[in-house]
Amino acid sequence: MPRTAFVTIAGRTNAGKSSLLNAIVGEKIASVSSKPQTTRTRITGIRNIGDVQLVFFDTPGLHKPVNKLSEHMLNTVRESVSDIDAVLFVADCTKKMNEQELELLRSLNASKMPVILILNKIDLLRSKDELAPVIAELTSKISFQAVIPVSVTENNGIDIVIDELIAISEESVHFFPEDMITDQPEKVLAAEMIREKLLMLLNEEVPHGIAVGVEQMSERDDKDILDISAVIYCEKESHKGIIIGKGGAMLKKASTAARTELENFFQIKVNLKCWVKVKEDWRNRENLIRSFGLSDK
Ligand SMILES: Nc1nc2c(ncn2[C@@H]2O[C@H](COP(=O)(O)OP(=O)(O)OP(=O)(O)O)[C@@H](O)[C@H]2O)c(=O)[nH]1
Ligand SMILES: [Mg+2]
Repeated sequence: MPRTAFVTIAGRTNAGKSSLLNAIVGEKIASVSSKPQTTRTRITGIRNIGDVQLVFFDTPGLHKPVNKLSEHMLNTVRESVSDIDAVLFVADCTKKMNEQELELLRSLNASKMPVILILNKIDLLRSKDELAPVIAELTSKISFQAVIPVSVTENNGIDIVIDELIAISEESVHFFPEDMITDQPEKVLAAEMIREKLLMLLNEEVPHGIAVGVEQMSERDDKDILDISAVIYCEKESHKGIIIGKGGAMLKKASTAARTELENFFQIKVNLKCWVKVKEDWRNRENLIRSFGLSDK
């Protein structure tokens, strides 16, 4: 009989949720960066193991809301933690849990949702002994189905997470075809890869004010080339200058890095063209948030 588990990955921004999703799925389907608030929408990832289909929802990280986009992101988290089989709550084991994390955990406990605590980034600890007091303190306040220390970047502990989820899966038909790893449309995946490179390369307030839209994506009839044209939206004229860089250097660097990743992912030569446009204060404008596909409604 086929078995299925639906699992939401939640936790503080930058804890390593998207990194965990990619590690489990085995392909990079979610953008990862050292900057907070990388993930903006709910991203579905699928992993099949024998008769079991695990369906994951990666969510935006918990953070203090600063604009309308943030509010949509936090609503997405709230909506993603019901009607599922378990929550993988990812925490950075080197940081003390904050009130926002504890509040979500308490509400999950109150709704009897099974929570598996993933204590990530154990590679940053000097000694594993440092974990014992952290676990003791947390488990005195919150009840967890399991507590699993992992290091996603060192691929340590991921199989234990998968085994735990296989154990909670229930008899049910599979909802996705066996060869599907995400429900993100190719244009969205491509746009996210470009945005991730900009997040990596840019500093301060510029990267958070960026949205990327892929306007065209098509394979040429006569050659094995994928043409992609994308628009990079930013909030201010001065940001546009920073994104383009001196003599176009920054934009070239970002698009070259994105092209390499796109070619690896789609296994085809890519011709990528990027334009930069200004949309003043778009993160507070509902119609623009919606047009960028970032609204939870
Ligand atoms: N040292 C270390 N760094 C990690 C580990 N897992 C993830 N990271 C890093 O942590 C940063 C954040 O990772 P993400 O996967 O983007 O985190 P996230 O929780 O999805 O963040 P948001 O989408 O902003 O909520 C990146 O720089 C990752 O490379 C780990 O096991 N060890
Ligand atoms: Mg993320």
